[in-house]
Amino acid sequence: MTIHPTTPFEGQKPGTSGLRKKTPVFMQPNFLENFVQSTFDAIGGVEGKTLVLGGDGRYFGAAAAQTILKMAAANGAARVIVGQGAWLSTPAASNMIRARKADGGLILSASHNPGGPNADFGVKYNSANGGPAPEAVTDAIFARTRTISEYRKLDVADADLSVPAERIMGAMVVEVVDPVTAYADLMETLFDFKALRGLFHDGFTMRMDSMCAITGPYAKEIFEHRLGAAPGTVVHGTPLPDFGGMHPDPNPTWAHELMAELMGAEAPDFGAASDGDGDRNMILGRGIYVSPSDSLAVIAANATLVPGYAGGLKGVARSMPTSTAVDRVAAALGLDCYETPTGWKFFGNLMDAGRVSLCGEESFGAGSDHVREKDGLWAILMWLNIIAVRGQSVAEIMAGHFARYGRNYYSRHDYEALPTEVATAMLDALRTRLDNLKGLSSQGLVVESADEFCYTDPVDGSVSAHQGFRILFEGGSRVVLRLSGTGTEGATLRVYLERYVAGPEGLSEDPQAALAPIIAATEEIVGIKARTGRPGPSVIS
Ligand code: VG1
Ligand code: CO
Repeated sequence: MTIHPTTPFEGQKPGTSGLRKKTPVFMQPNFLENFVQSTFDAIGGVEGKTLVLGGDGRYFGAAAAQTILKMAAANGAARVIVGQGAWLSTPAASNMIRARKADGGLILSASHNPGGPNADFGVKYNSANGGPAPEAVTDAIFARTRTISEYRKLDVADADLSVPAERIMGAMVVEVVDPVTAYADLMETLFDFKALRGLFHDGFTMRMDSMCAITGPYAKEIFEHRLGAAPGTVVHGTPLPDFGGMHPDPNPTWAHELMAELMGAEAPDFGAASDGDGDRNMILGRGIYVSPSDSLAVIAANATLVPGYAGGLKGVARSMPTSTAVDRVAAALGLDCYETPTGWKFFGNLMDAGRVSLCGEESFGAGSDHVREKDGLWAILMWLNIIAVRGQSVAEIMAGHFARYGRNYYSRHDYEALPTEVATAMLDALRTRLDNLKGLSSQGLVVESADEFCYTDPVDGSVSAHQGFRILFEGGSRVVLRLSGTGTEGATLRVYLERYVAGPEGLSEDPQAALAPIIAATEEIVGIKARTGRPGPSVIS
């Protein structure tokens, strides 16, 4: 039987990056099938099309891949290119879609969310440009999930995905490919691998924490095999279904082993980590943490030192909550700088139109138009290449950058798993007061303006409203508040804090201390602790 009757599930609305749910929710009979068929229906069917399929190796990924293959075959797809073992990092999947001119792809991941039988799972559809489906498509998928009455799935044996080979399922070709090679080859075209080999040959030391997630095989191939970094440079390098119990989110809280090593007496020269699906990065030097917004600014300022960008950047873009550090670089270099809502899907049009070649988010995401996703290992290689050319340590590069451009002190405070009603009521109340906040004074700070961010895409004119609240203070400090669109439990409030110091004095304060007045003013204006009863944030990054 190929056609299976079904009934809609509530809540299959894709969030910031695909549909994410608790694994047991995804494993309910027909839940995955409904979402995948709705996706196929929303993109006009997959008959005769070529798709890419892979994921971050988390629990349920291999079984989900088999279901999707059988559904693609029953829906008439011509070919599915699938990573061996159902593995593909998110940037590698994006590259595969583009390199093979596929019609689109499905990525099986909940990214930085933990994995396992009681953790999280996710599915994301990417379009033919290799990027996350734009909102018009995810809206169409969601609409379809509410009316779906049947799905198609062949009743055949699983495909063997354990070795690269071409197999047949029904009338469809299942092409199993090595997940790493094409991606590693792409990196060789962008970076000066000869100079990087020289760096490691001359004794430069690095620790890469892959957090038991998908970048392990990629990092070992690139750093240890192709670049000659010492064996053992990559730790937690084997992808595990539950990420070995790690929370594969590369920030100082969750990558604490790496943090401790880089801040310790035996620290290597350079440290980096990546998330579940390989699109995030954290950059550390000996004794120093680089905030993602600063990392983006440094990459922008130094991009032309890297062969793939020697001709100059077309422009840059950042998500609205990301600090304005990169704006200062763009202004100095005469580059256009765009501000988009949170989520990589908003950068796609700008890159496709040739308006920007570098994009980034405060949430440990950076990338360029080499693919249409953020790319953790790419960002790490950018840093290595910049270090190799400048011959400076991470700390020296940061000090030089702050001295030239000033410093945007920055921090994000997350309040996780709040009761949804409490979080929504708090922001609804803030919305009604926005117009009255101007001129308000708190903690010596005066509100210059306050609004709710609404984005009009300059390429296709599409409008995305309600993308976060901004309170700007006189002198360039600001706070942004929004609710997460990737959580799977209650509501997560994100509070983004920023304060600019031009220097030369005051460039090396502790960020939490430098931001203390803004934190206090935010509490006075919004009343987060008062309304949620939480003593403080769950995660500070
Ligand atoms: C978070 C980040 C956002 C990022 C998204 C997907 O979304 O804030 O910047 O694009 O995760 O990243 P939210 O809605 O929870 O704030 V990933 O690596 O999880 O695909
Ligand atoms: Co990710």
